[in-house]
Amino acid sequence: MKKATIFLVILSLFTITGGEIFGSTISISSISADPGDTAVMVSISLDNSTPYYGSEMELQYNSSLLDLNRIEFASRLSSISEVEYYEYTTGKVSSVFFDLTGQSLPADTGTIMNAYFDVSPDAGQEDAEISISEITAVTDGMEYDTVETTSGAIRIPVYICGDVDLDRVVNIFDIVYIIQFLYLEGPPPESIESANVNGDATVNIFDITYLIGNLYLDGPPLDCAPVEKSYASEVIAKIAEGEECATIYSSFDKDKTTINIESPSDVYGIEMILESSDGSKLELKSLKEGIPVYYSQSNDQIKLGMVDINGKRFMAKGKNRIIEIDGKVEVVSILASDKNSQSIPFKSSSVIVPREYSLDQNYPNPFNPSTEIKFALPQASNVSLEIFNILGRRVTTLINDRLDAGYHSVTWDGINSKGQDVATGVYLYRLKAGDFVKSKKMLLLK
Ligand SMILES: [Ca+2]
Ligand SMILES: [Ca+2]
Repeated sequence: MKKATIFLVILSLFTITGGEIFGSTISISSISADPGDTAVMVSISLDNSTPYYGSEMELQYNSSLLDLNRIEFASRLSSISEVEYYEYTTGKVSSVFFDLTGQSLPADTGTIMNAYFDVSPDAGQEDAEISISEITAVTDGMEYDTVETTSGAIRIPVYICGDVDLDRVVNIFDIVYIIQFLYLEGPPPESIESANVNGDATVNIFDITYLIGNLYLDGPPLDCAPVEKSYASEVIAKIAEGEECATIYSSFDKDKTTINIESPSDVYGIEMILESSDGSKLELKSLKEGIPVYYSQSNDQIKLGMVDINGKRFMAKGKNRIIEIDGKVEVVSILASDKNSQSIPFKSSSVIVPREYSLDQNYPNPFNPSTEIKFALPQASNVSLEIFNILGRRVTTLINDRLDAGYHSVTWDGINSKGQDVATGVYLYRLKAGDFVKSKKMLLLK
């Protein structure tokens, strides 16, 4: 005779007054699992506000998505002599507990059993609900308790981490999919989380290098997480105190912009947003053999990624010319990944290339004994910076060189070209850069 039947036979020996509500509840936990996972645990907990003589409950689950692996009763029931479960039809399992020695289950809250399910490998984006379809609960006063039940579920997300194209295999096609999405106006993944393989909150170049590392370079396991941002280069990497920084600079020469990077470590991937000053369609070319540049342009903005999808080729630490562009662009943001998909810090000011030539007022002014002169070059230029006295005679030449685009500064310590201290008075400094010429006055006060 089945124990449930014994239980019910025993019950029939008593006169049971039914329907009393003691405010008891039973609830089933929810958990996420992947298709093909085995022994996924769901907890069933009981909050009985009165002691129970025994109970029989029927658990119902979606048998097209789940198979029951086993049920384990929790330690709350360890003092109860009869605990049993049996499946009498697919998708339904009955569990029963009662005690022949008259021991009852004290009023308490906690897990009474854990049900383990195997998830079908063919399960898709669907929640497999697990609910209590029937419950008989008998108090030790031999009354039926009315129990409120809360269903649980095994939630099966649509994706496998890293399987961006949903073919259930994580491979090179998934890397290509993310590159297409981020830089080539490809469609977003159906589950954007599947592309966020490094477990932060953004899909960007680090997910590409992380996935490459996982597939080909013994990198750490994939670890998908919810996504807050899903576009390229949202932030310029910030520098932390004392960190070794990379710098990025572009130089403009003969209708071409060259983007250069100087990095303290090897660079395995770069993502950038560039702005073209006139919105014209620009052609980009990688200067690193074997490391392609992927890009798309909308209006003035170009989104680009540069990475070897085999993970073999990288931009060695030190100075590298990396991209050449037919036209003039400004780097507005950048992210760079090292071998371990960690962000290489940049000096945030280094990404800004000035739009036009300028010569600043020296500082301090008046000065003694030295002063700093700053100027800006929108493109690489032959530069001279000379100092004249009030009579127009040249005192010294501070710079006579070809300089990269960017912000520059030079210090004058009041010494002439013969190495002598100059006298108190007004001096002129003149910047010539390309066709740009500008002079300003300064005062040396001793
Ligand atoms: Ca795939
Ligand atoms: Ca990420």
